[in-house]
Amino acid sequence: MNEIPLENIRNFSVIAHVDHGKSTLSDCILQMTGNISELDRKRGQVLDTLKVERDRGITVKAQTASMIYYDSRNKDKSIPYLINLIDTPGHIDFSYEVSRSLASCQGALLLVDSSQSIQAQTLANHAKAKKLGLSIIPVATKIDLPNSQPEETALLMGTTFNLDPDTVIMTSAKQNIGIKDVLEAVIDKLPSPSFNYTVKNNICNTKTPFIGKIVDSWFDEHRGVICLIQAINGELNETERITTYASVKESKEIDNRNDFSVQEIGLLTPIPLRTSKLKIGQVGYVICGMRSTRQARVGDTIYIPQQWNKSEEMTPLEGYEAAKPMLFASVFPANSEELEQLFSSVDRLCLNDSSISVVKDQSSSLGAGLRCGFLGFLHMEVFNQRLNDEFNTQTVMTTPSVPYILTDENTGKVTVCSSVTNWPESGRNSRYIISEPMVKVTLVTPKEFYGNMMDIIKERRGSEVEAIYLDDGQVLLNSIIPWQEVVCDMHDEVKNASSGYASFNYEEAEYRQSDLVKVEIAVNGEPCDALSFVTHSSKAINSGRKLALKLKEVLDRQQFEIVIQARIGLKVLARERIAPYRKDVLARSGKTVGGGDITRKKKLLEKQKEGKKRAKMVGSVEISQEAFFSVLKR
Ligand SMILES: Nc1nc2c(ncn2[C@@H]2O[C@H](COP(=O)(O)OP(=O)(O)OP(=O)(O)O)[C@@H](O)[C@H]2O)c(=O)[nH]1
Ligand SMILES: [Mg+2]
Repeated sequence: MNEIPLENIRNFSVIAHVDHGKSTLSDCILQMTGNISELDRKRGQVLDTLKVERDRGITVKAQTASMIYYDSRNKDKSIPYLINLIDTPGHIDFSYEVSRSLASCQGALLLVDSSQSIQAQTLANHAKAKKLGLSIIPVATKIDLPNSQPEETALLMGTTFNLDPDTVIMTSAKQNIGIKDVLEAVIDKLPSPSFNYTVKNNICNTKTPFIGKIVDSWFDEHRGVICLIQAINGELNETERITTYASVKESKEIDNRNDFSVQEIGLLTPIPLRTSKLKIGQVGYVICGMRSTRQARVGDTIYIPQQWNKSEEMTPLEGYEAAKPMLFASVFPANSEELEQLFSSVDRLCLNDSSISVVKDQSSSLGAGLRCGFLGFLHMEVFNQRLNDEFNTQTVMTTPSVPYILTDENTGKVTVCSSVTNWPESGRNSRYIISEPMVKVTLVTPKEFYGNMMDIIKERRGSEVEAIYLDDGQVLLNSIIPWQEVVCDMHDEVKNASSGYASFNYEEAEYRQSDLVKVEIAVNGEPCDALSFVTHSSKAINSGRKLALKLKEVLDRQQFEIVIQARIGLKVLARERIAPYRKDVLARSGKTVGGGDITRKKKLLEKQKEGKKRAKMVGSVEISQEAFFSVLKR
């Protein structure tokens, strides 16, 4: 393996719309090269390793696998190639993973499900790969399905992406069709990686210092931090001492130890295969005893300090573009004593998902916690599930909020408000000009659902709608919609209103002034900022009523009365009441206690009333995470 020259290395990502068969095709390629067996595949999607991925049947993390493929087209001898494949997620909430993966590749397999045609994420991901100047290999998948239309798919890919339809490779990952053609196209059409890391004279004591880039990292209970590294220059061997650029810069803040002895190097096949060496162009895992997650940030540069006369003179590589959080929610430990555990779990999870942003938070109703920024609603749900699955951490999460911009009319001061808790007191509202973030939505739908889609766009305050008819009978709808109207449940509604056929993608647009209000939810008079939300004034009454009703459904009855209110300032929009249990203290084993003695009866009833009062005073209403999530999707 270490003898394979740079010219015989190929790096590519597999990109497509959700469910178009990326992970299945990737598994099929790995089976063809002998990395995994048919039995492995039968046990479930090999490259979807996380529990959340298997539970939901979607990929949420890009996953790298290296393989050796012997090209036997040359009759005299077969030539070995080292191929690195990155299976990427298709759902838009994880598009940051796609961007990052594409940034470390020279090519992309662009998949289109031949029974589904081109969808919104196909267009978006193709545009991303093009922008980076990658070579693209077009592939039609699932040609075994009875309703597949491979020829039509190839023609449409031809016109949409300006390529020769004859070059579209026909595949079925279920019946192992076309997989060899894909591998041969990877070898023929994709360039080998070329890096030109230059070292100035006399600042290094070797001609080819080792330089690597962290492309992914995660935490292992037993081995600490594991980094996946792409070697950009030179080579790295076990026992050498390495350091990361950011950890040196911040060493005073962390601890004094910032270089680490490499304990193990290997390739992910996807099972770790120890190779003890990482050479230029290869992508492999490195274990070096790092304990702090901050020492292994994705995008950071790894190097060997001893190779440099002065370590500070090492020129770092350009990191990845930072993800921009689009949705904020606070997370609290379900049990307030487990705050430290929550901090450490979130820290470790963020090592594996650099698109989450985190700051400390304090809520009046839920105590200390963390305010996190996500890329979308599914991203937030997956974060919560991963905390639970992988770190055994139970949490309570608040209603998510998008970031608003508030401009003080008097002073002109601009603040960003991404938490309902910080929303300015009503009454003083008039002093602020409020703007909300908009997104440019691209929706692809079959003609017959055009009307339904227009209704959805209108209902969600969409504007500037433009329709473009595609060759295959689909319509592409462009519009500008407030992000708040898109983020929580537009995806579900688009799917429901189109029998699953329509899809959409969005990109950030500008902020626009809007008439927004905070609807406060109070439970037994206590405002609960975790359930309160911001909405357009035209929707406040309706949304307030709906939420109060929903809470009535999901909250458990208690020994005492629960009153739920939705209000704007002092104005109550909706009020719902959950009656208490009336435990019949007079009945014991079916018999009435106390007989006809009225004073004894009274005494018992009084005692019960006491109990109720106490519960009302001391008992707070328990709101489970399920209750929270069920009200989130309004
Ligand atoms: N009949 C048939 N079904 C396939 C084929 N490839 C994938 N599927 C099915 O299509 C569904 C989606 O496949 P995945 O490979 O998970 O799709 P994906 O693109 O990785 O999905 P995300 O990662 O969530 O975007 C699964 O139910 C697969 O079994 C194929 O070649 N033929
Ligand atoms: Mg997948």
